[in-house]
Amino acid sequence: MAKVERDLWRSSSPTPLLKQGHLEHIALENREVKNIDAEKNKPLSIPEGFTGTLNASGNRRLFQPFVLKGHEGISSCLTALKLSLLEFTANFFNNNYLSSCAGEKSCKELLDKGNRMSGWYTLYLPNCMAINVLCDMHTEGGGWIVFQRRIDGSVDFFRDWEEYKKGFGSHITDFWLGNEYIHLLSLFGTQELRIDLMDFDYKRTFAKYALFKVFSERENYKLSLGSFILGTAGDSLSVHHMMPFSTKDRDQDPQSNQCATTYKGAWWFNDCLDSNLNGQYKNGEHETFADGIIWKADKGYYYSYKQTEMKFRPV
Ligand SMILES: [Ca+2]
Repeated sequence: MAKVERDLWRSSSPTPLLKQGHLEHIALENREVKNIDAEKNKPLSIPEGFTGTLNASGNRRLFQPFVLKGHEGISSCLTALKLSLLEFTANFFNNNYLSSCAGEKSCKELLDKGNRMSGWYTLYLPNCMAINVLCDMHTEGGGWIVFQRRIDGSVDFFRDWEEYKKGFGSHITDFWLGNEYIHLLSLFGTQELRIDLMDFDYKRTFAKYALFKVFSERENYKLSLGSFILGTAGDSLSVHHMMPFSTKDRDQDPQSNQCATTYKGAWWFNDCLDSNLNGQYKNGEHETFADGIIWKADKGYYYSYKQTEMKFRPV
């Protein structure tokens, strides 16, 4: 008779891993249950309440019967609790919130290991994927992950959701790292945000915020921002706190119009903007309203910056 059981562990790898999708219920065929690991020819170490078996390829599997036999009351409650805990743990892994992979996860870690030169380095996401990231190792002590840069207007920033999700641009000039990567990298601990601006008279200003996090795509890459700490550019980002990201093909701002389309950018638009550093590259002063690289508190709605950088680091 077939039994419905839960496939919880895949132990053919040296370290047992909870693999994505392994929480799906599976119907086992009439397969003999063995307490012997065929590969190592050793008795299985089976946690209480589990049974061991071999799959078709000889890999060891551990199961806990979904339907309990002869257990009632406290025993059933404990088993249900155990299942919930394992399910929670599996979701934790499946959602990439934990990582067992080695390698640096922030520019700050690289800096602390003696990397003092700004440039492109390899970092590791929670799912162990390697990614190239620009580290600013010289501004205010360094250790910043730069996720946005405008230098010369050579890259078009009026792009759609998928492009902003995965990132675009050039290592040499202008780029957006990608909302998915910004989200994953900003998960590691508490981050602070810094924004650096330079106008066409080469005057530099900046703004700093106590906390920075970008939520997942499921939550539309919503921006979570702490209080404005200081900065000569003033505060033009706080009104975008807790706003979802909007692009020309995905209008998610709370207004009846479409801010991303109207102002030709992609941002955490609200009503609609105090800033949009992903606006059009317009060479300083312009006559059109708020469709350049805008930071209202510093230069107002009719000035587009020469250079910008957005960066975060752990505090
Ligand atoms: Ca709207």
